[in-house]
Amino acid sequence: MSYETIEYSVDAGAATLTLNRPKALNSFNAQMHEEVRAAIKAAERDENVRCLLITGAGRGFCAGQDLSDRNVAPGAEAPDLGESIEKNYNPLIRKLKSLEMPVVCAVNGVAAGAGANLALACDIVLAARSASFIQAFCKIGLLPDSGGTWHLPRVVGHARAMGLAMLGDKLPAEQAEAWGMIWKVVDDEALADEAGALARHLATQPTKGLSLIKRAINASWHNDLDDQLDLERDLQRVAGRTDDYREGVAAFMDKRDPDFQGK
Ligand code: T3D
Repeated sequence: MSYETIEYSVDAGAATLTLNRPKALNSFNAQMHEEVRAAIKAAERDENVRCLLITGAGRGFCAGQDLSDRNVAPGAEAPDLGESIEKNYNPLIRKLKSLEMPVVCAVNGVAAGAGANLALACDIVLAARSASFIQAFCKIGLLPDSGGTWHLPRVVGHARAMGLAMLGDKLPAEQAEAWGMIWKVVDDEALADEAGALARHLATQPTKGLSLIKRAINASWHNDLDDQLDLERDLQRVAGRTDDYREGVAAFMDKRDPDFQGK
């Protein structure tokens, strides 16, 4: 498939999806939603792909919804934002959270609105030192969507979530790292290389095991300890039956590097 609003490529088991509407800071329009969906589906169906990396082209990562599609004339009917979220944003967030491979996000510049919350839905987030996160919704009378009201209080706590959501201030990447909102800040010029290397590394790891880690840690937010212990037992049973577990133990015993096949 050829794409106009994104770029998609695969290298050494790592698929890279680059949001590519730089003139509008890679904000989402209907076409970009469609192409992002198609690219993720392609990654999911390609058994050689074992990690997904999401980043943006140009100086921004993603400025959320393209507001030029929402600029209605006075008196005209309001757009149904619930429908837009149901059709586009929610399926995207659900897909990333359930994708059975690690999802790395390289936030190359400003991440605003749904763009900020898209990053928070990824498993490992790197950000350029000059990048920032803005819960811009309050500035236009909306509330954080795309999982923002779920992720924010969990990753930064209630007080900071409220401040970010109600003030819409720019949170610099270094502050986001200090608050535990993202994994790591990287110098701007090193971001693409470091994110690519991380994605290629993850693509050599026990993919099924990593997807079970993702499932367990995500489930922990709504489980009590008893439920979580049961879940760990059940998922470990699954992990213990993978070829990669067998290979990991054999490699340890042979004192060699494991050769995981993601199976
Ligand atoms: O509607 C639904 O379906 C419901 C779902 C909603 C999800 C949402 O994401 S709602 C929130 C939408 N996003 C925003 O409110 C953010 C709007 N953008 C900004 O606040 C600022 O652009 C930034 C803080 C992100 C960056 O500021 P700055 O000063 O670095 O850049 P800029 O000059 O504002 O933007 C550069 C260009 O990108 C500019 O175009 P121009 O003047 O050069 O032709 C600007 O209009 C364009 N741009 C930036 N964000 C958007 C956008 N164009 C359309 N939609 C945008 N969201």
